[in-house]
Amino acid sequence: MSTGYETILLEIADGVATLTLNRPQRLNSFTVAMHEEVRAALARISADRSVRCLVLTGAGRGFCAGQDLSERAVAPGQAPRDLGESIETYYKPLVLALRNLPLPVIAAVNGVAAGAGANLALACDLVFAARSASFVQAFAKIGLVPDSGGTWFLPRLVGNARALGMALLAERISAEQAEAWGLIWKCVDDAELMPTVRNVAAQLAASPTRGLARTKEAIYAAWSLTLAQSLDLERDFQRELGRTADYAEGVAAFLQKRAPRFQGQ
Ligand code: T3D
Repeated sequence: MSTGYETILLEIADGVATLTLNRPQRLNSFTVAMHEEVRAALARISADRSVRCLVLTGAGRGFCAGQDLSERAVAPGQAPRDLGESIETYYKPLVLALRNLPLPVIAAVNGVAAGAGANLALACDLVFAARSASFVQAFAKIGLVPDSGGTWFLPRLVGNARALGMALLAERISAEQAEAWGLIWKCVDDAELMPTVRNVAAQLAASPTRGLARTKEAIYAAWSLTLAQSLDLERDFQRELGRTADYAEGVAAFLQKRAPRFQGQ
């Protein structure tokens, strides 16, 4: 476990990095200090070739309640804060950093995920949620639009009707409902959340990482490509991956009827 952080925990073991948002008394909502620590941790993970899967989770009873609103109180007569600058400096780079990591990223949603906290989870490649967890697009309650990718993720994941329902009504969506709608990958019993996520993370950390990185890249890119363009991208990635040691190992292991030993290269 890495020390030196005040608002997060970072553990790197057996190819899996686990980043835990750790301000449980404020449902792990984001302060500037937490943004800076998460950014530093993601840079460290990205530079560490031993890491082949990232798990993002929260301490205590919440996953993340988005922006810490106690940093946003406006005194009478005080000029309003430029929230665009906050998005540009913190939330946008955070979502893009998670999305662009060349390894699988799992959100283990242990409790309520609200505001930017909900959309941070949706920016991850696989979302597992505890049955007692919930997702709230809380922005409508404070006069903001869903940010951190909310307006982009929601219609793509669940369609306009549900995206607008979630965004305009800011109702809590249960983990079961989220799974049924295709908002997340899986809802599991509370006690099973971390054991399930650890098993999946271990599986992913032993997988051909470069192939998984290109797979997520191609699937995300497909949202803005034509079929012909996607076929071209698949061709280019297959050309690259066909030259990797992991591909050679995967084919050899299949033919020799043994388990593959992927190096992630
Ligand atoms: O500002 C910018 O930079 C622009 C970017 C914005 C991004 C955003 O995320 S905007 C949206 C901000 N988030 C919210 O609006 C969510 C606010 N929280 C809630 O609506 C509720 O707390 C929840 C639905 C998440 C959970 O409800 P519940 O009943 O389970 O818990 P609670 O009692 O409301 O919260 C527990 C404690 O956490 C409580 O403190 P207390 O009373 O025990 O001392 C509560 O004040 C605190 N807390 C929860 N969320 C936040 C928070 N404190 C600061 N900021 C929060 N976001």
